[in-house]
Amino acid sequence: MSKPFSCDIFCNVVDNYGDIGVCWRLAKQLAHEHGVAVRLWVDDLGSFARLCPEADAQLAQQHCREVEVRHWVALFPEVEPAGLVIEAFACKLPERYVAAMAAQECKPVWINLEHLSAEDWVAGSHKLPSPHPQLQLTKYFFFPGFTPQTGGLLLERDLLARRDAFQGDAQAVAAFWQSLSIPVPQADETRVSLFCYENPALPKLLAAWVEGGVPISCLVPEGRALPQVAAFFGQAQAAPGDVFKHGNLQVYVLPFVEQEHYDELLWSCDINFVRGEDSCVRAQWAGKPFVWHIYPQHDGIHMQKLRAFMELYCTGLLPDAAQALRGLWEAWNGGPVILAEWNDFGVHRSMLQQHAHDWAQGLSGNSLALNLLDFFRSIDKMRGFKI
Ligand code: TRH
Repeated sequence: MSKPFSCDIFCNVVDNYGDIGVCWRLAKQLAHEHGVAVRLWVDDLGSFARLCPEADAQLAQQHCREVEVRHWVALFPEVEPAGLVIEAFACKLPERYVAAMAAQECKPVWINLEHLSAEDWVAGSHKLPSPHPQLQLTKYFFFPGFTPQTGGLLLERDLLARRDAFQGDAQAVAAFWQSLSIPVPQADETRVSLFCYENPALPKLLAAWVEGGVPISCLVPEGRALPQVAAFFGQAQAAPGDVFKHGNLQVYVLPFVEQEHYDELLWSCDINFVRGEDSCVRAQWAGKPFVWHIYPQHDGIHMQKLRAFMELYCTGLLPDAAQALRGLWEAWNGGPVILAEWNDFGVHRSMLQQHAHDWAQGLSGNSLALNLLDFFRSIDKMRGFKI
């Protein structure tokens, strides 16, 4: 007899919001668009509740947006494993759960969902099997990515249509700004969102905006960049609701917005500064020029990742515009200067805008959730699970 299709996603929050950001997005998409019974195991409910404020960080078990959310605790309960098991970013599954997987007559399809990278080697490692050394289980590597040879990117079925409808609806955009208590942009103003880690280039960029010839409004969600922003304006700290003005720069400090509304912020700004992994992908779907602060790794390996992405992203851009993008991104990720790079980026802004739009369109045929389900089906053909 066939079982209803179920999926367990395991998320170990290492730091920040990217681990749970990706898992929560995938969980919602599998549940909403594919009717999958998803159980999301997360070891840090506090981080989860930041993305999904309706969640109760004290509850061991709850349902949020059609997803069963479970607190992943050290003493793991006895549960029947799902048909599809996703360990995010090589987090180690509980031994008890692995033993239960091995004990199933029909072994679950076990996937390690890896980090996003544009590096060449990703295509060769995507879908590789890794047999368990003792048990009769095989884990498969699943790599998100930007080319058809990879697992693609998380993209909700209707996202680009919703984006276009929102961007084309002046009232919806005005209502969004009003919900944040921020005035609609002036005609000559450039509006940027700023989400980044601590960054030595940040005060230099703010200074460039103060002195620049164009009014800039900069929206900073609560988070790791705030102390630097506050210090730039001579304040000990900053909090949501604060507004700072100096020269041509006006900074609005926002509360950390619910994950779904973060898209609207990206859709509404002219340029988005993003970081990590998930916000970077969302900025790409926004179809706006963006600047990526890549997650820094101790061994400096992140610069290889950054350059691999720039290489791919700049394909098709005229050399001057590509140079402007590379210059600003390198400066933002540890380069020595930033004023000239910011100005150069501005010179090519309309071309970068068109490119960002086309890039999103070009990527949109490669959906990670669909690829994941296709892969599941191909492995599971003879097992009797139904999707
Ligand atoms: O938060 P991040 O830096 O996360 C990560 C983790 O550090 C992880 O360990 C590391 O491996 C990875 O980066 C590369 O950046 P990221 O990935 O962009 O995740 C942020 C999430 O927060 C994303 O889902 C968007 C969401 N978000 C909101 O929901 N509201 C907000 O206001 C903002 C600014 C972000």
